[in-house]
Amino acid sequence: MMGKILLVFAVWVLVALAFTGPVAAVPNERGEDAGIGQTQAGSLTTFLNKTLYGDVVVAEAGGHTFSDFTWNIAVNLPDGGVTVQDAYLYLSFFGLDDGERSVTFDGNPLDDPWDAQIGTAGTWLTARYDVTNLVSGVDAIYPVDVNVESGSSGVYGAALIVIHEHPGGLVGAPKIRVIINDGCMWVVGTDGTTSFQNVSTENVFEAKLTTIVQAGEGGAPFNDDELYFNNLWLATDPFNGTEGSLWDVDEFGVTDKLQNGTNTVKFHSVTDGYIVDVAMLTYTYAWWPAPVGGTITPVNKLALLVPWIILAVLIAIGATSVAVYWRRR
Ligand SMILES: [Ca+2]
Ligand SMILES: [Ca+2]
Ligand SMILES: [Ca+2]
Repeated sequence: MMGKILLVFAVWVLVALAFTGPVAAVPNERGEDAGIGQTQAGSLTTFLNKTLYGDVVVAEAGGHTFSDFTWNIAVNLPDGGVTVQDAYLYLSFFGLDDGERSVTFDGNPLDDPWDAQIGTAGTWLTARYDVTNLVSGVDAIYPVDVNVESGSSGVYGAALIVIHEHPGGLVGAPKIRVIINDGCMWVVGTDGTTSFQNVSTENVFEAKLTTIVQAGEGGAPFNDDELYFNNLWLATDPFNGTEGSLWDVDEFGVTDKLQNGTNTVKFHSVTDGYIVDVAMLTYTYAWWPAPVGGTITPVNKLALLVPWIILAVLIAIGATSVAVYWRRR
């Protein structure tokens, strides 16, 4: 008798659990039909935060595809070559549950996208690969192959963030701070936000926000996207899928909107529905009366002073000569 009661109770618990578990609507691939207020949220978190004497290059190639595909990413770096500190490849996938894919970068096999994932939202997945050792310090084109191993899955685009020092001896290297927030954040109905911490505006010469977004579209009714920086309007319909089908890599000036402390980006969408893979804040500092060829490295501070020292010496020589001339008269 006791056994029967326990069995009935166990079945009842299982049935109850089946009906009370999370029932999340799965957004369709284009991301516009998930419904207002749908929260396949995901989030972005700070992955990298560094300051260096150098610069950041974002290179990308996009366009939604279900097939075997090769994107050729062209990286343009300063003449003379640079030292690469970090290079990260981002790939945006859909439906990997239904289709396996393999990835190579410049001919080098990379990890399975599942092992490189930094976040999922619904059936979307964002992968990040550290390719620092595979990126040289001179201009180059890097082929990224995304091959179908089985089934059917989508991939939206490839973006490469290269953080590099300036070449030694170059006067004019800006000192730059780079903060990369990344993950897989689904935005529609409910705004998506991400924040950059401990920002100081002191001596900041220029600030930029770079976003990498998949499944963005333009045209009514998908043109209602809005982007805000510290609650100040930045753009309307920036995620219009025009950098390649359903693919957006955009840059926004935020110099006049930067504030001390925490800076927050707000992604808004009512009908489009898109995935944010990366929000990157970069800002450069002015050291010398800017911009005398930008700002400079510590090694080069003296180098930049050299013309002024020469000028001062010439003025001193001139003044002395004039004094000697008048004394001799
Ligand atoms: Ca969309
Ligand atoms: Ca849009
Ligand atoms: Ca765009």
